[in-house]
Amino acid sequence: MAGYRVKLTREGRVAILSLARPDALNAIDRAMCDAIVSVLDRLEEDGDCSVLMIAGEGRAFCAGADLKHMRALAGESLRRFIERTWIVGERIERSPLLSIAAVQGFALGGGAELALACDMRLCESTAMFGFPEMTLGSVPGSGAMQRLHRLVGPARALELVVEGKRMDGNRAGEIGLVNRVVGHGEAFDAALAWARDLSERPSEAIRYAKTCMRLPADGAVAPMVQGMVSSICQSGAGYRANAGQFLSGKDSR
Ligand code: DAK
Repeated sequence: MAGYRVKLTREGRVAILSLARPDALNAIDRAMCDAIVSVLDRLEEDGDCSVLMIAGEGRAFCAGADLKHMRALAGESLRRFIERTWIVGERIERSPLLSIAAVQGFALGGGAELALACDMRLCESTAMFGFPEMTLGSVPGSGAMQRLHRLVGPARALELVVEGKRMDGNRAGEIGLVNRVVGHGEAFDAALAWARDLSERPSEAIRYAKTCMRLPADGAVAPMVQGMVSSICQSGAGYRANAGQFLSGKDSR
């Protein structure tokens, strides 16, 4: 299901969005941006999935922005394309769905930025991450400058961007760029097992957790919103049943 640039399959409450341009190592062009956004629209409208897994078909997660497509753009058309890549990242980040990038092979430039827009990342030890933009004479423009430092700290983020060197999946795990590292050929199955497990959590609580994580800790807003969120979650039947079970176990001791 979905457009010619991506495929969408569902496994229970897990949606699997596969970048489906393996001949171009899943390079991102305008059509792929539009396809991802329309999948998100549909999933959010349906509301029957709580976890989104993003994977790449073939031997790459994604080799970045489609350099052939970008070569034909300039001025306003280039700006519109870059804005579209931003919208993709923001839609993933703000989505009520919990997102997991399953990275195998290359995740370069815009491909690494796509993985960064996901809530969590799992990769193979042999995956290859990198931000080559500066070696091409530019800077990452689709969210890495804003997201990378939150994961690896500002000094290391700047080093990765300025040096533009590639790193393998093991190194990405060591510096906190990814949550989990698995063996070669294992990313898809491992990410799916993880996604299935997480999809059993209540989807409203997942949505609140994502939102609360983005609240600034200072000021009065965070404690107030947290209080409201906890009170909504804890008034639900699921929470009351689980907490009741725990407490009756204590009482019977
Ligand atoms: N775009 C288009 N096609 C690509 C591609 C890409 N990024 N990467 C690979 N392909 C295509 C190749 O052209 C080739 O197609 P055919 O020639 O067979 O038709 C096919 O995928 C297989 O690639 P290779 O033959 O090159 O495969 P190799 O194993 O030899 O090499 C590689 C794999 C990943 C090392 C190599 O393909 C490569 O270096 N690719 C380019 C990686 C890259 O530099 N990506 C772009 C990163 S920069 C901006 C905002 C955002 C961006 C830029 C500006 N502004 C705010 C201004 C985003 C920038 C980026 O993403």
